Amino acid sequence: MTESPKETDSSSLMESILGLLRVRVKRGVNLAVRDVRSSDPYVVVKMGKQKLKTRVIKKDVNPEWNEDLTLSVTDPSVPIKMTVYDHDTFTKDDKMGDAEFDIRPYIEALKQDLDDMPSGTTVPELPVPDAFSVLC
Ligand SMILES: [Ca+2]
Repeated sequence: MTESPKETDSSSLMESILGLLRVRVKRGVNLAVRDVRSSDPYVVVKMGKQKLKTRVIKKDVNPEWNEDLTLSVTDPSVPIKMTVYDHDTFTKDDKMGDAEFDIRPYIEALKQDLDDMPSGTTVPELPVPDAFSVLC
């Protein structure tokens, strides 16, 4: 008796992964104050259904996260959304700013330069809007 393998959501997702994208969240500069004098910022990176977070940095509007978040790229046309929140212990976290960017130009650049690009090469820093001020 033969059984055909079951199509599950996770296996079909695995098959459609084009590659892994590592987003380095470096730091924020002059972020919005959401508490009395400061904020406790962290960054949420979303792409489609994936959602990743950096750690919270307490009482600092110029935080340095230097964290790498790895996303699985299944569809290059899905933009990456980044949102900075102020962590609050007793109330809902306040939003401090957000940004959205398209990864297609970077994927195209990688494809074109793939032949003469040594491994470990990183693409240029992404142009994140000034209002957001998180460099990645
Ligand atoms: Ca807070």
